[in-house]
Amino acid sequence: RVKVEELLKEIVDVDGVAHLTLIDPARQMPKDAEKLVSGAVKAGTDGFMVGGSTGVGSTIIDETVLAMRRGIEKHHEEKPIILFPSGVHTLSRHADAVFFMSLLNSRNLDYVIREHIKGAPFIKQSKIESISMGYVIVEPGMTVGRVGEVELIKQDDIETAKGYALAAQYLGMKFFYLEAGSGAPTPVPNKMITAVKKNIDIPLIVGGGIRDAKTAREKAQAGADIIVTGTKLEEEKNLKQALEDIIKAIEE
Ligand code: 1GP
Repeated sequence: RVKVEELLKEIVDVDGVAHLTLIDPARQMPKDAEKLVSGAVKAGTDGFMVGGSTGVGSTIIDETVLAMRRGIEKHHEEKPIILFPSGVHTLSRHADAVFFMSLLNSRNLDYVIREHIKGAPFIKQSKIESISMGYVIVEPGMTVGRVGEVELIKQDDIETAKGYALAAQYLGMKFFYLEAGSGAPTPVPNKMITAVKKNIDIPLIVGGGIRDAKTAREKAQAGADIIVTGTKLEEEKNLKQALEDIIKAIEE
């Protein structure tokens, strides 16, 4: 079962760049998540990630995923819902896939491998697709940097970023994610994106602090294959309009 993985790679091949919308179940009630998802589908997003750094119960995760599904189906569309877990308690059998991700620059082994050992049997049992991903946090790191006990990659430390990316590829990971942290005032630098992209063959995901079309275009042109934006965009202006602008910009 490699359906979602293949779909993402196909979108990148055909469109050049894919866009994923991140829903944090801690930020809103499930019925509001449904509205956000519906707006993002209309805006043309390619799929959804669900997760966040602050803990909520598994019931909220399940209800949020089910609400997201309703928000997608309303438009008779098929957009994948991919878990973006911070630990074993944020898994849901209602998702299509899970980014089976290791926080490679964490000092806490729980986020590198131990939570995975606890979560793996659940993934096998629930039959959701598992997509291996290397995840690293770049300055400023924000909440995920703090909660994840991360040894942050400095914004100008391109060699370290390249090393992590290549190590992820050699470990057999299918995607590599450069994260500046949700709400980051400065996203992952363009130079770092370009250097990392040139050095690896697996798709490069970039997120954290990308909140307007100009920045999104820059990151795509620098070499990001998949751009992730959260829904704090909603505070900037109308979420659907903001997303439409971003998606249009990265597809140009
Ligand atoms: C967080 O990179 C994502 O994991 C999204 O960040 O909320 O800043 O868009 P934003």
